[in-house]
Amino acid sequence: MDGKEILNQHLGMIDAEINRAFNGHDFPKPLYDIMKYHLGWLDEELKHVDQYGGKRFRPTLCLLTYNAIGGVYDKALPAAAAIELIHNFSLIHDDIEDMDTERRHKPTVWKLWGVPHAINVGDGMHVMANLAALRLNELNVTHSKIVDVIGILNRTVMDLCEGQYLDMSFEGRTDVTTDMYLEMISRKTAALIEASTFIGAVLATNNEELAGHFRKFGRKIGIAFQIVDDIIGIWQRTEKTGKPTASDIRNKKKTLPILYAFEKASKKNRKLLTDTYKKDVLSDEDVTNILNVLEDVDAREASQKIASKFEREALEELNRSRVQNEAMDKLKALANFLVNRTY
Ligand code: GRG
Repeated sequence: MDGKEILNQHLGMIDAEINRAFNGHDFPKPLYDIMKYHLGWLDEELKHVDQYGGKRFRPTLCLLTYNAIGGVYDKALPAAAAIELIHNFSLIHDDIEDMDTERRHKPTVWKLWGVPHAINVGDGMHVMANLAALRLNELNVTHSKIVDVIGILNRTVMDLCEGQYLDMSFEGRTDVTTDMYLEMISRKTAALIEASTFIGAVLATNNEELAGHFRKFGRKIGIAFQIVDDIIGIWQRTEKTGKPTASDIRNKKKTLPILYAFEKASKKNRKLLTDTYKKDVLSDEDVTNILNVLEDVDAREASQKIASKFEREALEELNRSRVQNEAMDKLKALANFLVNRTY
């Protein structure tokens, strides 16, 4: 079974559980409907629609980890729903902070309903995540485990804030190193992926060493995932021209390939990069020049190599757990999908 099929297999049960979290929350209706718009269940007019709402890979990792250790799914579902709600609340806020007008090929929440509503909708979704996790109580999960899960979720949101702070503080700086970048993405992106596998493991076992392997697997695959995202952000080709979209270059994002180029470029090219990144708006010529510098230092191959190293280490952690079953095979296939995806 390939990664996409594995995601499709879990999507229905994840969305049903997220939907369950909305039970009893229906006034004022538009507040919850805007959340449902963001999740892909309603259209811009807040009418029912079935459209792409994201990959849902974090909750799938949580369920598969629980499944690999515990043999069944049932008791991880509320936590999996909580993780996806946290991911989506952070995206709503991220879109406001970046003033991004599109996500998942449709207008962002702030673009349609304005920034004040978007902040409120995002905050509401954050609270919904904790409420969703509390349904673990109905499934007779011990209170001590529920406290563990809520603790991991909330510490992870703090990691997201720290990562986001670091990311924003890198803007306008030209002295950011690849090590500083890895520290930043560990928090901004990998922390929630780590939480996904860790929570699945914590719910399934009291064996801390075993849970530790799944936790580290999540962290490492999370770092690889973000690096692949960086590669896509520069070299994904447009359908029309077949040329790299270079969207992260146009937005002057300090992603791994760019930082690598700052470190490895010749003196002349480093000056070109520094001067170009000082500009407010980049022209097409600036973008082409930067793409040429990236090619000159093999930034794409170097970034891919770093992602592959983290993927390898992630899989080693899974092997160290010594668990072998169908769910483990699916976890490995999903990891492979995450680092070889093109979207
Ligand atoms: C405001 C309290 C507070 C916290 C939020 C905005 C923020 C702090 C953190 C941002 C974290 C962020 C948006 C990280 C980006 C991670 C990333 C690559 C997201 C894309 O994930 P996919 O590919 O998206 O899983 P889909 O669309 O598939 O769900």
